[in-house]
Amino acid sequence: MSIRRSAIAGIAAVVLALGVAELSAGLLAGAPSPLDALGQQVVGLLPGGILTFAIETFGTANRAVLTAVSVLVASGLGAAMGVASRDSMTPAAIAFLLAAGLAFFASLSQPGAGAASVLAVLTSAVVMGFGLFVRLRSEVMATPPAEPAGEVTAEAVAAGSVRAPAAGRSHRHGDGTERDRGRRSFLQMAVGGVTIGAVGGIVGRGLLGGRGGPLVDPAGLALPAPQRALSAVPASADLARELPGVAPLFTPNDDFFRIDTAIAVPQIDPAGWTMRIHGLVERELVLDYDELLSRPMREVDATISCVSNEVGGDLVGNARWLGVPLRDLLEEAGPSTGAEQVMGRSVDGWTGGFPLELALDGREALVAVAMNGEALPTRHGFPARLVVPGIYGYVSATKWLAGIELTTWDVDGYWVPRGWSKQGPVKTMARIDVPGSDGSVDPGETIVAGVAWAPTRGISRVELRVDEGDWREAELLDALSEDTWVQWRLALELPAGDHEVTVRAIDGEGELQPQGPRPPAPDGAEGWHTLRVRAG
Ligand SMILES: Nc1nc2c(c(=O)[nH]1)N[C@H]1C(S)=C(S)[C@@H](COP(=O)(O)O)O[C@H]1N2
Ligand SMILES: [Mo]
Repeated sequence: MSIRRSAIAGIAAVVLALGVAELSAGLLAGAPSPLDALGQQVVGLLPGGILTFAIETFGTANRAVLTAVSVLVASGLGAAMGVASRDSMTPAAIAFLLAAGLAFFASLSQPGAGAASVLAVLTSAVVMGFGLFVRLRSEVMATPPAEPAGEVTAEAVAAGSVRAPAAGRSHRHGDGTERDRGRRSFLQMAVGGVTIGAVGGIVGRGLLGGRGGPLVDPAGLALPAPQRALSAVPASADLARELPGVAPLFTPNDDFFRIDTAIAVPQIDPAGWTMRIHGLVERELVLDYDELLSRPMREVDATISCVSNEVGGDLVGNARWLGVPLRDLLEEAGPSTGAEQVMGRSVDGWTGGFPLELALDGREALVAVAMNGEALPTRHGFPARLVVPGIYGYVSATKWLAGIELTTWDVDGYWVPRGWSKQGPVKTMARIDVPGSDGSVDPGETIVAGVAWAPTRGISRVELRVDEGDWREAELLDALSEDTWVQWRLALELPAGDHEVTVRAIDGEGELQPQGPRPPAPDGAEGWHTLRVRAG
């Protein structure tokens, strides 16, 4: 069997297996995508720096990029398997079983996976993939070698050791037609396998992505009312109305930044969901969705930010959150002596932890079920997530909450062993939104505007400077609360030419925003946002 055709046979078999796996996972309830499940395991093993880089670089295209890389890697392995199996089927059989075994355990570690469904998915994939490989291999074996091994005699044909050449076609070699036909049927089968695999994979992933099943559309859920509703914010209070380009006071859910390690967003059926408050507590609490919704609810306006947000970056957003005060739940469960840390646990295994004091010091931490008047969108943690004002998302904002565990301080959340700081208070930050980053304006008076935030401390003052000029105080719009960003603006006189406009904030405690500059790792970027503006 030629090296090339062995490799092709291996690739075709692997692509078919992958496609069948994704398709059957898409069709069967309780079966996560094996590709996503394996990818998720790889993600968990990546060094923190590489993972952070990938999340920041590919953002929400993460899954597509990982899929493309996985298919390429799997094809490479398939080629190697094909070549290694030229003399014996054993390497291919071992490779298929090994891959299926890994995919089995990876799939079972995904939320909502059922062993029977996973087994069915992997069995169909192995049967189809390995089956194709066996067929392709026998096709090659049955094809006469390139040089005539001997004459095609009537006796040989009759004895079945050689196939009779097709009538009516002449070739240079006596067995040419036979060889061509063998090649053609090999190629047809290989191309057919790859095509079915590709189509199956695309359809399957479409089904997996749009899985309706028993799930509820979060947007259609009725929400409980808060005990004390916050007042509606009139549109006139939002600077974004006057000055498009400034971040709106409330970030629309569809525009809200998304950061997480989930390859496939966990799809949770609220009917079967519970969350547990456990660990170092006097009384373990288990709440289902209805029980959570029946608790006294609170509305909190809060800005949350990712620790990876660069100076001037947009990994930050503000929302009106609705949820159960974390403090109420923790007090009901009763922290035991020795409880030092609140560790949020997600259904996808992700964890984020912060000091217990922060849940009890009066800040409005929530087990949130809604944002901006709608049940949490799936991407943002449906059915429930944590929101803790004043600390970065990676140590607090657990989405797709499975539980809250009280632990000692020595337990580390997901990102801590991956190189990020154990504690993550949000640093004071100001950002220029207008003019935009192309920064071209007419000479003369120009409105510069943006947002500034220092959750739990609030913003007392925002200052701007043109080039090396004096600092001037910007006008602050009304703040929703100390936990949210505040919009600001200032009219600046910009003579024709190139300028640098710099902004800095002073928090509610009178503390000046650190000048930095420092990069996001390990505990949040520092720096005064500077925009180059060309007037003229
Ligand atoms: N389950 C889970 N929750 C998570 C994360 C995650 O990777 N998995 N990432 C955290 C980080 S780093 C941030 S910044 C916030 C972002 O929340 P958002 O995507 O709703 O904006 O979610 C936090 N909660
Ligand atoms: Mo983050």
